[in-house]
Amino acid sequence: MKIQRWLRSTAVAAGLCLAVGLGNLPARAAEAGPAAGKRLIVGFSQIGAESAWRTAETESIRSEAVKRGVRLRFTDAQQKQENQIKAIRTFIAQKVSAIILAPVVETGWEPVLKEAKAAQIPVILVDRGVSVSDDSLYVTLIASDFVAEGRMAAEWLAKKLNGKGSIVELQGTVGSAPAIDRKKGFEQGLAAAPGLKITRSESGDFTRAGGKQVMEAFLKAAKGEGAKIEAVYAHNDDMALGAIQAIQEAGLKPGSDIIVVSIDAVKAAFEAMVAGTLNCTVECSPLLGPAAFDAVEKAVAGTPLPKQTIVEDRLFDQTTARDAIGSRKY
Ligand code: GYE
Repeated sequence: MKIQRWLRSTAVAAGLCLAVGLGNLPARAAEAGPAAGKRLIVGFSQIGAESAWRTAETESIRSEAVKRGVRLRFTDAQQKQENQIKAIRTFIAQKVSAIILAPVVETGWEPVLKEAKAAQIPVILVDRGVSVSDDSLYVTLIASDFVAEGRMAAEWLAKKLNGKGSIVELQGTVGSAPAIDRKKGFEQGLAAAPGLKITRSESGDFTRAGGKQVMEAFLKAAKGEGAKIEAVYAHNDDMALGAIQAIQEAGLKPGSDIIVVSIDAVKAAFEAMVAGTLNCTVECSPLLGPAAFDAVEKAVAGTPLPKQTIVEDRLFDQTTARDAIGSRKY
């Protein structure tokens, strides 16, 4: 279902359940702000702050919680699944109304999700999916279609390079849904262009520093072999921006000597496209706060939710970046 339509259809229901809740205020209601007394307490287990994308997602969730008078318990896992599992156990012990989880990797969630389910605390997954044998362990997933994003990037690049050339790939965090699916989608997109080859592929962990470091190693290795790199495909903008720096430091021109394609469409990517150093980025919206809290409110009210809501994404390149940059929200 398209996210806008979904948001509209849930707004009425969410409004209704808040209104019903207001009739029933306990004495300590006076202490707090909007919808006091029935304020939901929601735990949010965030992965970390590895990219501009993630900072924008955190901000979207935090500001939406404030707007709705939800008490948010925010935890930053510093990229570690064990920290996320600990945070979820703490949320369960605190008897929060619901949990929002952005899972760092796909696997290893069953035990803790079973604990949340046993405690009857709904879990809403945002931005990354999990791989579990029983999908009743979470209520819903709100995320982009990462396979489609990878495919869009490959199709754009195949056209740009006329179907021929050597590509190096900067992967996201190992084991994460976007790294797995963006690789898969990109490879699917390349299937129609057999002259295009991924010659090197490594993880830069979704960070600018990681992207720079891996790209430096790729450039050095290619130079040693006398091989040419025609393009870089980065699983996010931050790694692409790091790679751009590495390319410049190697005395080459990113955007023309080496074509650079990435995913996310953060502000800095638009600036790089306008400057001519980044060629293309596929949008992946981090503005998930409104949809996440619509889902929380529905789940708490016992209203059924779709298992997945796919966020729609677009592609931008140097021909469209200048017009779009002013209206970007992240
Ligand atoms: O693309 C990347 C981030 O999970 C979709 O995580 C998200 C990805 C995003 O760090 O920049």
